Amino acid sequence: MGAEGSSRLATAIAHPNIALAKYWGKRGGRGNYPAVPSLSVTLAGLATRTTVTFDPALQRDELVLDGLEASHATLARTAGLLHAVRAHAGIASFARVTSANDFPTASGLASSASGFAALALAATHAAGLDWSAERVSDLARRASASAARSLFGGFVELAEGPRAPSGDELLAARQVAPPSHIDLAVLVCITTEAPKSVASTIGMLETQKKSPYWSAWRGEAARLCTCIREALERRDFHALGELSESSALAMHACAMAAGVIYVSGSTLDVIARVRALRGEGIGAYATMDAGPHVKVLVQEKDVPSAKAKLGVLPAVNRILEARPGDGARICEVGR
Ligand code: 2P0
Repeated sequence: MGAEGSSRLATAIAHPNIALAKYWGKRGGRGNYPAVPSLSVTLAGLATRTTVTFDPALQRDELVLDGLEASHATLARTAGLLHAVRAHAGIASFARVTSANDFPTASGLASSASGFAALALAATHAAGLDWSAERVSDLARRASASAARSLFGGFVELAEGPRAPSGDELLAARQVAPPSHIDLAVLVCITTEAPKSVASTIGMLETQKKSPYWSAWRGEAARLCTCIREALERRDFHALGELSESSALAMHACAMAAGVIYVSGSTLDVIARVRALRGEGIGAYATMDAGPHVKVLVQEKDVPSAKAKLGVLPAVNRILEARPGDGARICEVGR
């Protein structure tokens, strides 16, 4: 069924996720397949809300992000996903996309993950496609691999891609445990309000091209992902935290050796304090993504003390509190 003749819209909500086992690196060729497996937690309380309207009156795809016309690069990535949806649905209309985050885009939380997850879900519904969550996750992955994980709630794994992908293989994320599976809170320690300097996609490609530790990271990433899944299965918070910190440090060490540096002096100050907290009997573990902010994993009982002790650091501007949450959902379909 197509959406020709009249406009048709859908609105979806998706939440950001934080990788405990990091994705960093891509298979070559078409389709944006990750070179390593990853495992993340989808966060409640922070959301992206996206409306897609296929409208025969439009001359091109349009994208408004947080009230502003999006950059050419972001629009191109969005249009790529919309083209795929149009091809599957057999429709020709361009689309108007409006998307808003209720968390600051410079918060170090991957807005591309929640953004492309919400876009994929809203676009397929607006086009009248009755797709499984797996198919929508695969579609989102093609735009941004971490977005594949935000389709699902709780703890979510995305396998590595095939060795030499043709581009046609379906690769979706899958839930490995529901949000309530383990006692976990995430304290997002924001170290700067400035946007990140190197986009993840570029940082990954640089790392693969130049890092002397690239093949070591590939092996370690797969090993850590398996260990993290096992720690999660046995609800071992401390093993989960230690392994997650190791994954982040290994990823950043590999990238840094290629000249791709996301951490700052503030990042290191927060990591040092997190490690000191462990000496004081608070189970706290650090993880960092493609930016200088530090996400601290703690148990619920330690949230007040960890927050108080991290909040006084000059390196920390402010702290957002997040907890495991649900996957993406449709909240409106109409004309
Ligand atoms: C992750 N990151 O697993 C890792 C850890 C950042 C550090 O996925 O090129 O926006 O669009 O597939 O998903 C951020 O990169 O990359 C990311 P693309 P994406 O969450």
